[in-house]
Amino acid sequence: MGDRGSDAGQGPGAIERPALANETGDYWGSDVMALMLREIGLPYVALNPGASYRGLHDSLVNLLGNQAPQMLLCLYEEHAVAIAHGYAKVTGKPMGAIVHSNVGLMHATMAVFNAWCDRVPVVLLGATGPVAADKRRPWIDWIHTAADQGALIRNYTKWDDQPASVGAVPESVLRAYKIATTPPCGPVYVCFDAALQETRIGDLPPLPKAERARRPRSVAPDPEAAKEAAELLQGAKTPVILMGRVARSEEAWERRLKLVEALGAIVLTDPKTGATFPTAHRLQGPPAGNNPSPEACAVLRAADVVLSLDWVDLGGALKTAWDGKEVASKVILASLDHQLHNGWSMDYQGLPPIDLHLAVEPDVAVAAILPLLKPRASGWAERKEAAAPVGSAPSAPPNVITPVSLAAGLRDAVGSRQTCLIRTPLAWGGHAWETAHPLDLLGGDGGGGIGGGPGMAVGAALALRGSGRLPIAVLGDGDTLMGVTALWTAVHYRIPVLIVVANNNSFFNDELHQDRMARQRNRPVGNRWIGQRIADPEPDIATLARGQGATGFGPVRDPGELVRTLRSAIETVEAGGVALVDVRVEPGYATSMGSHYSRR
Ligand SMILES: Cc1ncc(C[n+]2csc(CCOP(=O)(O)OP(=O)(O)O)c2C)c(N)n1
Ligand SMILES: [Mg+2]
Repeated sequence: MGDRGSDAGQGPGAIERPALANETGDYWGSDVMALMLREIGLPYVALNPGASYRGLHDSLVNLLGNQAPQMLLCLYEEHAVAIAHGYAKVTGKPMGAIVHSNVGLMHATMAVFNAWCDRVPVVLLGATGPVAADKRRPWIDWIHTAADQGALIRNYTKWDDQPASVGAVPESVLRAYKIATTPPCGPVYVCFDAALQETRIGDLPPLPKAERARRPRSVAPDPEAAKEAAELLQGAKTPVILMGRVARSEEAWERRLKLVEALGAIVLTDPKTGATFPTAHRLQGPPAGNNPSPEACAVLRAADVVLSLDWVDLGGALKTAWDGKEVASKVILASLDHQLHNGWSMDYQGLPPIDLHLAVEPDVAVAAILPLLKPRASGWAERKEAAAPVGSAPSAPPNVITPVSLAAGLRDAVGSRQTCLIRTPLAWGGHAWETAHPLDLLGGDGGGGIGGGPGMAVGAALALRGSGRLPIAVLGDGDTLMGVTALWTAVHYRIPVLIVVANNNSFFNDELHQDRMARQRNRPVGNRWIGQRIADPEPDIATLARGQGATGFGPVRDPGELVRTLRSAIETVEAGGVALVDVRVEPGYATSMGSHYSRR
């Protein structure tokens, strides 16, 4: 075997694959670990290397031939997890991420939190120096051994384990897979003792099959509860459906559409959860945003029955709509999310008032309720058509690019292509991007952890590679600069992706917070930029992209140059490249409705 094969891409040029059957019966503990990762079907393991898992690394390369799973080398552990996160957002399936003992895991933590809050499956693998002290190398193995690494992330993972023998590894990996993929999904962590990895085991033990560790089948709601929900909805004059964390399949999309149309319900959608309902549909309501817009609140207040399909922060939305007063609407919730709530993170949000809780996956609830309904001609009798205004923006001078005109320019440059808008920046307006398919828009980062955008973009683009859909991520400059080295992985593995940076040279969201503080305290608002502006020098983000082998465009400041530049970037991506366009946007022209920027 050549000792310097290429690991780029998956083609036949990759490292030569050795025969799996090892005639000599000379296997190692980490061979069992690697074979189990293959058994659970992880297509990729995004990683940053470390001696704590050098045994596993060897098994992945020299036993499995770096295929199924294939390694994706990352320059930073946070990217490895963010890539797995982005991949799961498209496919609903987990890939692996492997991080070095304690220090690597420490780097990964924020991305794990994002994945947790976004309820996506990620199989995170790690290692510790030898648990048996007599096996530790001096110094480094002692630094890199911790008694309970899982404790670093236990509060925002579904499960973690550190198998204490090679024989315990298969069960641990199977359980990790099963738990990660059982809704509500989330990250899991398995830590492999370096000494176990490097134990010579001779013959391979018989290994269990993943097909007997599949997630449990979805359960249907109690028939009485489904009937009650159907009756409540059928009897409603002004039903509202909140599309939250729902499935991304076309089948589920169609079923939700049928439910909405059968009821004539108004739909609110949430940019955090991506495309869940066609924005152009006559029953689409106003954009909701992170804090529901006044228009969305008005719809909610007018609702006699609200059906929440696992809406993120239902309690907060109802509280805002009803201004803290008692919610008069009947509220039906379809969600399993309560199963994940713990005492550490308050990502469970405020406790909503619920009249009927169907403790099932939201799309399973839809499937159960739909056949019980009798279609009727119209829902909201007095409602006028087309209640889905595109967010309006304060008018900007013609010589600057604003988030709204960037969205328009991007739409123009994209034309009739099928796209997947992986991420939108904070200033993006509610319905600035029309969606008609579940993959048109993927939604937020879950945990509000800035820096995950580039990694998630690469992971989503990896999942979309070869699909014919153009992957586009519009990211803030702050988010991009924190995570920019994720682009190297995309370039190295030939993952086409378009990154558009809505660059306002600032952590602008927080300028607005300083603005608010200054006003409240009657202090100089003009100082709001201090400690926030990313200028003097302005980072040249296109050069940072170029420095990693991507094609960098910009900075684009002239509105007249925008569409032309975006078109060139799209050509680059369609030719298989990674393109980044640095677009200088004027802050302060976010749409008034549905923008992510906090209003308080
Ligand atoms: C890890 C992390 N650090 C800090 C923050 C606080 N924060 C929230 S939004 C934001 C600004 C992000 O800047 P950018 O991506 O450029 O978006 P902009 O607000 O400028 O549109 C910051 C710093 C955070 N959410 N996460
Ligand atoms: Mg910014």
